[in-house]
Amino acid sequence: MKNRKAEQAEQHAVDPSRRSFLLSSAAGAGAIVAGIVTETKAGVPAASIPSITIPKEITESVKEPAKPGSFEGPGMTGAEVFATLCKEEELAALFCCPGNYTVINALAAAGVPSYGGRCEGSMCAAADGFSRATGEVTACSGTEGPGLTNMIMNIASAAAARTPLLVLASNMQIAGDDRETFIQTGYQQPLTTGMKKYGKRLIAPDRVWEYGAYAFRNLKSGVPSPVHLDFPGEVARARFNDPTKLKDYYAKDKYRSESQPQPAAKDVEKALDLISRAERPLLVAGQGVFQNKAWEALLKAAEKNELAVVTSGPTRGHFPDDHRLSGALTPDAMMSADLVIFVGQYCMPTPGEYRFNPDIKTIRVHPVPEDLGRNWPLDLGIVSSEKAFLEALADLLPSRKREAWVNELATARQKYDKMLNDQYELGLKYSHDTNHLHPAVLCKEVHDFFYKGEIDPKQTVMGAGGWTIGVHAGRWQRAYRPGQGIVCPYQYGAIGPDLAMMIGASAAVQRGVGPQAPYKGAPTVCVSSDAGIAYSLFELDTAAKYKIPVIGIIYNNDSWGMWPSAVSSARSMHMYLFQENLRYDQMAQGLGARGEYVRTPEELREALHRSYQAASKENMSTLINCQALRDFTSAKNYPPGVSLNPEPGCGAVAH
Ligand SMILES: Cc1ncc(C[n+]2csc(CCOP(=O)(O)OP(=O)(O)O)c2C)c(N)n1
Repeated sequence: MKNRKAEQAEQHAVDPSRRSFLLSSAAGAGAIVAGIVTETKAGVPAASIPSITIPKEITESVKEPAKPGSFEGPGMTGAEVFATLCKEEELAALFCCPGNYTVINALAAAGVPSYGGRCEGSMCAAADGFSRATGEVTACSGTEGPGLTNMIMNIASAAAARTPLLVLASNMQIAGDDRETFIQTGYQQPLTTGMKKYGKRLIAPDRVWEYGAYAFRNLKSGVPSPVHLDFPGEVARARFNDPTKLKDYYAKDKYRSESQPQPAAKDVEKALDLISRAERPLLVAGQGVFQNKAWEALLKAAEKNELAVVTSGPTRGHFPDDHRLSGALTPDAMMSADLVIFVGQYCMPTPGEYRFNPDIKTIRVHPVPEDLGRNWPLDLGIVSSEKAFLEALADLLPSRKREAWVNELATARQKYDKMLNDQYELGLKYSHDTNHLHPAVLCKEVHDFFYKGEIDPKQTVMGAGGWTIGVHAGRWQRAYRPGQGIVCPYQYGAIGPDLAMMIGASAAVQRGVGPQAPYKGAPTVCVSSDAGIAYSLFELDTAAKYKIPVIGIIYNNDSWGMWPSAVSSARSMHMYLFQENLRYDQMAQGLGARGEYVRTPEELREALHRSYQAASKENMSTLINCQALRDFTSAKNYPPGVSLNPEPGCGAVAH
């Protein structure tokens, strides 16, 4: 007869449900598990420890129908007026922590999909992630003072990524200004200077609609970036029975325009001429191409004239990595491109940051004129929406074959693939020698599981961050369709937002918003680091409560990966190191998610399988703790150590 432990193990193998998982982990030492009768030291039965459960108040309130405000009866609050505008503008989601109560309650009531989490900074990253996966406007919100200041790192990250993010916060009462009345008053707008496109402390209640219009004009036109509004109580709680009491109260077709800049005919002509004279043209498709939903025109133009394409920005996949014209995995071919066409590259590199020939000819297409010529000298600057320009190219470019260029791309791709596989083989040797997971091995296993196995390679949205693990994960992350890849540290380089950002992206997949529609409800993946997970681990509670299935894969090397900078500084090393063998998997269990602990490629493969089953069948999130060695970062002990990826292309983070 099988013993109880063996029975549980077997049940777990075939049914990785929450229940069987909890049972089997209870059988392990030290599990923080619920619903199991324990014994006190004296042998007296203790009361059973209750299970982690989602209370019915959560499930029921999520299902409540929308109940927007009305001018009838007691009228609308200022917050409800603002929420009505946000709903009309199709604000895609709100992520918040309690605070700014009147506004968040009004947004939820108006029918904006709303999520409440554990930390304002993480909720800000989640809103950013939802937008990165869809291109839509999202919002985050927190209380005055502490809530807003907690968001700062991730507002700055969203600004670097040009995310259309609406940052909301309450701000006590105008009546208390300059008096430090009660608590939490803060001068918010100066705090977000340099991180926003537009911001306003709303002080006139009758202008709440007007400023909502300001917000969406900025979020939905030109180059987006965060918009920050702070609401004193006098505005949020004002009452309106009569719409004529609101300034500029008219519908969105009157307060903003959907019209997009079209390229001038003479500029298109010049572009066609430069392209016709180029032998090896390369189009860099930035986030503007994604946000402007111009991927079909891009594919058509590229295929018609055999332009190579490399995507850039915080989202990947608006040109497929596996296309024969993709330059995503061909760093060696970049140097021989003789013409670059930047389209929607919102955050421009300086010439040395991209590995192009210094004599390369350059066209840049941008929706607003102010940025043309900044950082990078141009042969032709064109003011146009990305879509209008790419449609013009698709229409007007002649059909042309560029055999030599396409062959060069193929050779460069083979060379890059070989380099990746060599790194993997070496990593495998290191893994076997040490019985710890090398980052190249971890990333190759994840790659094979999600792109080379039974799962549709186009399905899984993946994001990655961290230092050692982040650069390896970038090399192995693929995107075969729009919105499939999220570059969590894009441009700002923050360690920490990754898991929260991917929970936001996952919420977008769960709802099937925009390009995620065909993959509605699929699990998503976040590869991150031990330093990084400390910033957003608690959002596993948020993922669990909304049944958002994320598989977090954490490279645990017991350190901030920058520890080599302490090697020659005797009194510094302690500042870079953590306790060894911390159990992030157990912490995840304590938050109502699954936890897995792995040290070998085989264990990782099995854990991925179980985690995927639990995510796809039961919407359960898992954190896989991959135990590594901090020395894998060192080029001296484990060559080649860690180095940044070439830009532009797969694994680029700066531009
Ligand atoms: C919030 C934040 N703090 C500090 C840094 C500076 N920094 C860049 S990489 C790095 C090491 C990060 O360690 P970890 O994410 O654990 O990377 P890994 O273990 O994969 O090397 C640090 C401290 C940063 N970019 N962001």
